[in-house]
Amino acid sequence: MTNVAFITGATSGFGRATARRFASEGWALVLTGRRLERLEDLKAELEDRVPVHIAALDVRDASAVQAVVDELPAAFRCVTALVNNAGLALAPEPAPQAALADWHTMIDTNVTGLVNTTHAVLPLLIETGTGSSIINIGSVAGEWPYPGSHVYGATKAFVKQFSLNLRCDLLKTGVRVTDIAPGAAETEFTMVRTRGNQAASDAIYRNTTPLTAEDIADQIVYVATLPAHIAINRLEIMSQRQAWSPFAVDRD
Ligand code: NDP
Ligand code: 8X3
Repeated sequence: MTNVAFITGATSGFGRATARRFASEGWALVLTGRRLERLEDLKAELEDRVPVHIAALDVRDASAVQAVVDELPAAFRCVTALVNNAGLALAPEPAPQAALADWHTMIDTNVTGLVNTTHAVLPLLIETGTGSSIINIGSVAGEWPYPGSHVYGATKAFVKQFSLNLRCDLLKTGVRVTDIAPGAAETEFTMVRTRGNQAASDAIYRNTTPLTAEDIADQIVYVATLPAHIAINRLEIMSQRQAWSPFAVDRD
């Protein structure tokens, strides 16, 4: 039976690189994201090699997510890996200056969207059973605090704990759950975070060596293709050139 990967946020960054990487392993693909043109381009690129089904989808809309899952063609229903990747950071400024709407957008996407997709796809994963995986894209921001992370980091802490809790409830199903927690990686993420400020986005990656989308795609496919009895609960990955700072101390 062909393996099937269901990927959210496949139009850019980690999601798109993961689609390409799964295609090179011969997996069939369900590719979702809001930008239909990009999905069509990716389908055109990959469909010579593997079956590809695309669906324009905003993960914040629970009934739209359910409809995409309900309407999956038969050949794509035996989902082997759900990659909950769609997400974003907004409002890089400190909490007092952050807009409430940005906080809501992060919670709606990174928490509610991930929950919507998990709930809708879970019956298919359970049907597939042993060897199937839910791979949630968390972040180092879900583990480590830093200025300007406020709600973004908190959404990723949710992803971490939800992943661990799912492991408990899915123990008897054969479905594995992994929280992959990357550090800074060069994708369109920072253009979104800086609201399209190219200079500010470039500054984040200048004169260092960030992770790439392909680095994370490799880890996602590695986790999904491990022998069925191996469950990686959490995988935190940073560039060797990223680490922590000392505690901040307020002084008079
Ligand atoms: P990109 O901005 O390149 O990709 C984000 C993807 O999420 C896009 O495909 C976008 O598609 C999709 N997306 C955003 N909002 C929605 C929505 N409401 N519904 C459906 N899809 C949505 O960033 P990355 O690839 O870097 O980010 C992927 C994940 O990795 C995110 O969860 C992010 O938080 C996480 N992450 C990123 C890190 C980094 O440094 N880059 C580090 C750690 C974690 P579209 O706009 O077409 O809907
Ligand atoms: C984003 C990674 O290092 O910018 O999830 O917090 S970092």
